[in-house]
Amino acid sequence: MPVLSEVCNAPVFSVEFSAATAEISRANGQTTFCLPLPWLEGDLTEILFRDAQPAGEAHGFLLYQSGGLTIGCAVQPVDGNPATAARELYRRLLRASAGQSLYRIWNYVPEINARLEGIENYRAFCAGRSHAFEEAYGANFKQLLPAASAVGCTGRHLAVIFVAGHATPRYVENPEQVAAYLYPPEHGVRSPSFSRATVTTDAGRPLVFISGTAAIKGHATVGIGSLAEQLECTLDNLQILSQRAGCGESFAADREISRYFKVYLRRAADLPEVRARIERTLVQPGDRVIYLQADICRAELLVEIEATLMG
Ligand code: 3EB
Repeated sequence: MPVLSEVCNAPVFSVEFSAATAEISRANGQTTFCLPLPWLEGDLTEILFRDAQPAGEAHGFLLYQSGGLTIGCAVQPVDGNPATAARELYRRLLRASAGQSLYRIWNYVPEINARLEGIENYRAFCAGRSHAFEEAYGANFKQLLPAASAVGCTGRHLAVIFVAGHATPRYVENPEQVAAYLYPPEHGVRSPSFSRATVTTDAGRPLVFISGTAAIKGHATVGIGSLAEQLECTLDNLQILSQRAGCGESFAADREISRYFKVYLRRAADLPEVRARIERTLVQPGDRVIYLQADICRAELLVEIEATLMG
């Protein structure tokens, strides 16, 4: 029997990796969102909103409240075309978050680089997601897209987590990267639906979500075949985004702020090199960092890094 203090301190909503399949497990008033991508190093559990409390369900999403934020999570089976599954999941997500602004979405896409009838699963996912956004938000939907990440996982379910709130956030772009929602059709029939970062506040506290960031300049992949070059390009993009988000060159490292990073590696064997490099300039003691093995949305990308900053 756990003692009462342990029960009370345990977070109501957390995310775990290395699961066999994407699933939402609920026990003793706690929800664990279990994701099938291998954990490599760092925190075993991702807890971004330690004070989150249950806030019911809507459109198949389990909802949680943390201050003025709404956190929602759901899975969607993919039987057949991932575009159809993505469209359905995003229809539900956009209904569950209606009336609020989206701040951040984490997407986990099964077999993201595999192809079905010649179309890469990521591109099919992008098509379904984009149609759902256009349907819900109208022709100007590209101005309302939140920070996001989309990485691969195993299994047969799309899994998403969103964070939304009632403030009107500032969506940030990187002047050295074409906005993903304006990528030309050579990257897929419908462009990816996300902005590079979201800057907002909750209950007076600053909140910055930096999207999954990789070695892309303009809309081209940089450093194909070179982990070191991809890392430098990714860190450069992150630095630009930190500046643009009002966090200085190094993610508010000098301020009283909680910093969370996730690092996705296509090849687990790259962990030592990546870790050594990012610990040199990006990560500092006290930061929460999780390293995961994941396929990334372009087959030639080897690494992707995201950041969340909370005052
Ligand atoms: C990129 O910059 C790399 O489709 O939601 C990063 C963050 C990437 C989010 C998404 C994709 C997504 O295009 C990939």
